[in-house]
Formats: sequence, C-alpha cells, structure tokens
Amino acid sequence: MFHIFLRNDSDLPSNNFLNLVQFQGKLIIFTLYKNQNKMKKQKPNTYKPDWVPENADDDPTIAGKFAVRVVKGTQDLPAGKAASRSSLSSNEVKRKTLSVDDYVNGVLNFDRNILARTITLIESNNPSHHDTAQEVLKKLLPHSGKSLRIGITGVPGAGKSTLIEALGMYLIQQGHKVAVLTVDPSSTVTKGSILGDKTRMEKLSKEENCFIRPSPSGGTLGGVTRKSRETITICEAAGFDIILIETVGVGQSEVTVRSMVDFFLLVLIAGAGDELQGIKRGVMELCDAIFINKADGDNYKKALIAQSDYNNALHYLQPVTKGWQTKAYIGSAITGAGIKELWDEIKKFEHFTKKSGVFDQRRKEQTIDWVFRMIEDKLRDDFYNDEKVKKEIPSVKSEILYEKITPTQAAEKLLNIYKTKKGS
Ligand SMILES: Nc1nc2c(ncn2[C@@H]2O[C@H](COP(=O)(O)OP(=O)(O)OP(=O)(O)O)[C@@H](O)[C@H]2O)c(=O)[nH]1
Ligand SMILES: [Mg+2]
Repeated sequence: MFHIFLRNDSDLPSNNFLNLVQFQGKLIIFTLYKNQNKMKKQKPNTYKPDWVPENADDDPTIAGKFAVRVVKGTQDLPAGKAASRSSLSSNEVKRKTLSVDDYVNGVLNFDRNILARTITLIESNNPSHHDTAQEVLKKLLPHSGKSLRIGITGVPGAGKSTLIEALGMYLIQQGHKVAVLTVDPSSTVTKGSILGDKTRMEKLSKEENCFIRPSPSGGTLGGVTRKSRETITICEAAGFDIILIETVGVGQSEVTVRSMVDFFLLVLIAGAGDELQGIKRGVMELCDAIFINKADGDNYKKALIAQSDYNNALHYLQPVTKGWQTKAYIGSAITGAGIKELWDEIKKFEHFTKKSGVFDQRRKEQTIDWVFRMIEDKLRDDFYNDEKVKKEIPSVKSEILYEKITPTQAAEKLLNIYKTKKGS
C-alpha cells in the first residue's frame, strides 16, 4: 500500500485522481493538499453557514474552530436539476446580505433559515451588528409575547433534555410550535453539551414545527441573558407558541431563567437524596412544579416515595407564584408516563395566573427587571474593562492583603479612579 501526498495547486477536482487509482487497480491513497497560500484565498463559490458565529473569523477564542466557509455544491448541477432543488434558493438567501426588512419579514414568514440568521445577528458580539440587530428587534417586538415560556432546571443528568424531547413531541402532536433554547453560561460552542442536547432531542430536532437553539457562547451570564431574552422575542414573532428553556441546575443560571419564564419546572430523580442532587431549598422556592423523572422500572416505587416527601416539604414553603400551590409529579421521559399530566398542570397554571392577573403582572416586572439587569451588567463590564481600573487592581489587592487600607477604602479608591476617568 502506498500513501502519496500530492500538492494540488490547480482547480482540478480530486475525483480525477481517485479515478486514476481505480484504473490502476492498486491500493494507492493519494492525499491532496492545496498550496497554503492558495487556500487562504476565499473562493467566490463558498458561503458561511448560519451556525457559524458572525465573529468566528476575528474572535481569537474561537478562531480556527469552525470550517467557516462551505463550498456550494448545487451550483454545478445541470440547470434544470439545480433549479428544482429548494436548498439552492435557501443557500442563495444565506449568501445575500440581509436588510432589516429582510430579517423582519423572514422571521414573520417563518423562514427557518432567516430565523437562525436573525438569532445569530443578535448573538453577535461584533459592535457593527448591534444597530441592525436592535432595529430588527424593535420591529419584531409588537409580534412577540404570545407564547407560554417554560423554564426547566435540574441537576446534570436528571433527564431535562429527554423530558423536553418527550414533552416537545407531545406538544407538536397537539398542534403547537415549540422552540427550545438552552441557557448555560459555562458552555462554549466547542464543548460537548450541545452535541448531547441534539442527540437527546433527536426526534424533536427533525420536526418542522420545532426549533432548537443551543446556549449562546459569550462568557458572562449577563451576555447570555440578554441574548436569550432577545431570542425568545424573535421565536415568538416567528410564531412559536411554546418556548422551552433548559438550564443547568447549578449556580445563578436558574435564578436568571426564572426571571424570563412564566412557568418554572424543577426536574429531580428519586433516591439520589437532596444533598446529592445539590438541590437547595432556594431552588425549590423558585419552581411552580417538580417533576420526579425516571419513574420507570425499579425506580417507580422510589419515585412515589420521593413525590410524597417533596409534597410534604413544599407544603411549608412560600409559593413563588401568588395563589399557586407548587406540587411534585412523577413520570418518565423515556416511557412518556406522566407527560400528559404534567402538561395539564402547566395549562391549569396558565389559566389560573391569567385569570388572577399574576401572569401579566409577572411579565411586566420581568421586563423592567431585564432593563435594570442590563444596566448593571453594562456598568460592571465597563468598570472591569476600564484600562485605569485594570492597572490599579493588583496594587489595591495587595494593599488590602497587607491591611494598608480597609475593604471599603479599596472599593472607593477603584470606583473613584473609574468615575474620575468618566468625568474627565
Ligand atoms: N430510565 C430513564 N432514563 C432516563 C429518563 N430520562 C432521561 N434518562 C436518561 O438519563 C440520562 C441523562 O438524560 P438527559 O436528558 O441528557 O439529562 P439532562 O438533565 O438534560 O442532562 P444535562 O443536560 O447534562 O444536565 C440519559 O442517559 C437518558 O437516557 C427516564 O425517564 N427514565
Ligand atoms: Mg440536557
């Protein structure tokens, strides 16, 4: 067996070489590689797929992690065949630079390709995209707000994604349009969780009336929060009437997700013990229902006991939604047991809170809260990115450690440096 590396500086397709191998009837592997200088030139018949972040070329943290350009295939087909492929027109759209109205109309007309591009636009950290993104959002805002937003939290492995797959499929069968978002500030595009989610939601991801969007990359929880809230707006404008938001059940992210949803579900598994599951009383106080998952096989009895334990505990907690008693349910995301009952409960909740006015009141409070959180995030980012502050932090830290100044004086010192600069 031979393995020969060939440099292909021409535009000769690699198939010609493969034919040659077959003709000789010998096992010779040719590996074609291009002259590097030539490869750097971007060919006109390539495009950037919509799942590549806008800043993938420039951002050093993700540069090189994406095949940022895809060679168009359909263009070389005979004219008749190419024209009959709907994917060609979709590719054409992908390549075109879109105007604000293109984005808005695409979303309103449920064009999935433009929907994905719109979300990519609002997730972009590139300042030049900011104004267009905000214009698009402004126009979409009047069309949003008509969905039921459901947050789903729980420890890793509790079965959140599997439950979303089961519930999502059930809802689609009922005629709903379901958007699934994830909020995970720790995940970056290259880490495994997205892959995991996609495989857990295999059936759902193939449904026409479902749209799955993994957590935006972008570091701070504040950044992820803004992007997720804006993504909800876009999905609602596109006609999704159920938004399911999965979040990891650790840290601050569940408080954040609670602040953007109408109904908050905590997924637990029986027999793991509270301490093992890392479930703090605080998380139970945030949720509108508990779903004890994996109540199948030998686990069923344990799940029943856990249900009664949690119901007892919940009885002593202040409900997060005025007038609503949070309860524990059992079921299995794998067998589908308890999914209908869970949905009936969510519908009951929606009906009850809309009637009592709690639903609208919460949404209004969430919008106000969102604005002030954004201000806080922006101020925090500005402060820590301020060159003078950055320069001063190490010496202030050592002054604190050597007790030359008090913590209050240290904070005042840094804030004064920041304010002086702003004022000057
Ligand atoms: N027996 C049983 N297994 C389940 C059930 N639901 C989920 N699982 C399994 O539990 C494992 C974890 O499920 P996931 O849906 O990925 O859990 P998750 O909570 O989304 O996990 P993270 O996203 O990593 O936090 C998988 O192997 C599932 O097949 C269930 O109802 N019964
Ligand atoms: Mg998951």
